[in-house]
Amino acid sequence: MNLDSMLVQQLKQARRIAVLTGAGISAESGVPTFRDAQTGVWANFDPDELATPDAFRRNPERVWTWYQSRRDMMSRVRPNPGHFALAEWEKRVDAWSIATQNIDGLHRMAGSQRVYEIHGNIHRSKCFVENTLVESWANDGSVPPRCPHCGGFIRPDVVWFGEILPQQEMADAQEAALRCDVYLSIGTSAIVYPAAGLPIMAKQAGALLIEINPDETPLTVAADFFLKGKSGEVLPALVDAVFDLVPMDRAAN
Ligand code: BV8
Repeated sequence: MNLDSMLVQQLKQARRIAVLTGAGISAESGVPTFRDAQTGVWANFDPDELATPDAFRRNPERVWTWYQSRRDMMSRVRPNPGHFALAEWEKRVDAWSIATQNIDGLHRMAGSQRVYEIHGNIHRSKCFVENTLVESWANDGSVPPRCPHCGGFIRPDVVWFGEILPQQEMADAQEAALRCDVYLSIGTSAIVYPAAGLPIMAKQAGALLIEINPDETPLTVAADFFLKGKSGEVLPALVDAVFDLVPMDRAAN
């Protein structure tokens, strides 16, 4: 991969790096993205019908069943070289964090330590009424299952449209964006807010903004470097160049 030497030099100096990832970084693990026309999750499903609190109130069984099918799919996938490259990079800088819009848990599975799941995690469930995490429930055939504490419906612990993001995770992600030397926006269409505001916040605070995506996005015009390509290919090449590694030096993938 032909990397801009100026970029590599600047990344060699970078001590404080913050990252935003979207569905694109998990695409090579087999997780469908939301907006890629031919495979996008939303291409086949209407988010207003499946990813809002009102949708759940209107048809809890349908929403729960859809998320169960995604949860089953995501329990079978594994991190790809892009996830592993980020985990490797984290070991080699002073300050590092990933704010992820993904709910698949793959960053932590790849070994990343500081991960802010700003849209939640599909492998966790919570009570729709009390908004408290629920780890187990009676297997009484109720769909969705019922909260053992209050009897209300159980829902996935993800952020739906129209819902506020987890405040601590978002505050940490914003602080990282404001304090970093370099901000990487990877595999996101950069249209869902407030997550999409993080790279802009970093850029306005003086960070070098790098976008990694096969396609341009509304963020591309603001990026200092746009690395056109798949994150599973670009990220390992970038880490090798910045740290003068040969692939076998990187953690076995
Ligand atoms: C909020 C979790 C306010 C669940 C998701 C009306 C009413 C209320 C709010 C709004 C409204 N109108 C607009 C809003 C704001 C709204 C929003 O931004 N809407 C957009 C669509 C305009 N935001 C919200 O509603 C947020 N909440 O604003 O609350 C509020 C304030 C106070 C009090 C109360 C309320 C909540 C947003 C979170 C929604 N939840 N998901 C689930 O997953 O089911 S959003 C969903 O989209 C995912 O999280 C996903 O990550 C996110 C963004 O998508 P991407 O990750 O970027 O994925 P996408 O497919 O779009 O793009 C993939 C990219 O990867 C592409 O660019 C592709 O080229 C690239 N790619 C493909 N292959 C690769 C690759 N890149 C690299 N390598 C590859 N191999």
